[in-house]
Amino acid sequence: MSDAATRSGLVTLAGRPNVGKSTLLNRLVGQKISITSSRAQTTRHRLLGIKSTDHTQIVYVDTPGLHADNKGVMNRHMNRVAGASLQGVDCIVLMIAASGWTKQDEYPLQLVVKQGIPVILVINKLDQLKDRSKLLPLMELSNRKAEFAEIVPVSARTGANADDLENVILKHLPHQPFLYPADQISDRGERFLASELIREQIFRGFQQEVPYATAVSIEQFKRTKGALHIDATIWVEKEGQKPILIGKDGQRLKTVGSRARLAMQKLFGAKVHLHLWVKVREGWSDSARALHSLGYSDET
Ligand SMILES: Nc1nc2c(ncn2[C@@H]2O[C@H](COP(=O)(O)OP(=O)(O)OP(=O)(O)O)[C@@H](O)[C@H]2O)c(=O)[nH]1
Ligand SMILES: [Mg+2]
Repeated sequence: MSDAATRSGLVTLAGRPNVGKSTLLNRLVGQKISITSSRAQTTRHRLLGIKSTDHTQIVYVDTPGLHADNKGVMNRHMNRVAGASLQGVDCIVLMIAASGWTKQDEYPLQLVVKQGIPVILVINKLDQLKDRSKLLPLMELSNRKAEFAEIVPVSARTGANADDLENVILKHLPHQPFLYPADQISDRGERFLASELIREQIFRGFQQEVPYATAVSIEQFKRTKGALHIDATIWVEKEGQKPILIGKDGQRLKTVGSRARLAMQKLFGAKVHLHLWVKVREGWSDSARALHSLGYSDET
């Protein structure tokens, strides 16, 4: 196929934490690749989701939420990863929620408009907008904030307008050969995805600081005939967080394990045997060395 016949390129999904970037990536790719939760700062890594058709390939870049708080090594890591992901791409999708611009949206907005590449504004969570007459004024206000290439309202949750968004994005991609093999859906391997699915259950199942004090590492990932055998360690920061995560008679950890196992079976299409351990690594989230060894290093 000649270069002119195919379109392909990179699109970064950017925005404040919790605005729906990972939900949108999964929706656009049509597969669950990135973990999501109702808690801010769920995504800690840069991750690609690749959508190919016969003639087009869109490489979506999911990023941690951009936030002005730069306290602590983990926050700085997340902002650095997200900020660096704005460079070297063909266009940026900046996301806000249909409830309107918030103070938290200003930091990502300023960073994104500085890049000098086309920015498509996505107004997400359209399903939550009860009064549709508020959409037009929100689009007008948005137009005054910056020069967006386009403004597209969507619902990542229901999929409303996702096809329109895809078409808008395609217009901003160059005519060039595919960047990745047509059957590849992510840049991340099964070990990474497995560890993320465990972390997702912790973000979904626990309150307050526990999710933020947690990291997951895969100790064993073995494929035998018909099954995957996965051993993982859940790291917490303090001794006191261990009993919270494990729960009475191990019940809470069991719930995390069985939900993560089901999600893995769905993603990997194989039976999964999952064993979890909880261990303490004092203050890991504020140590550059610990972050590095847990897989949070420069990913750009
Ligand atoms: N009602 C509704 N909820 C949505 C929509 N999109 C995402 N959500 C919810 O918003 C929450 C955050 O979604 P995520 O996709 O994890 O958000 P994110 O921007 O990736 O967040 P971080 O990774 O923390 O930066 C989850 O509870 C999602 O289910 C939507 O279109 N409508
Ligand atoms: Mg996310």
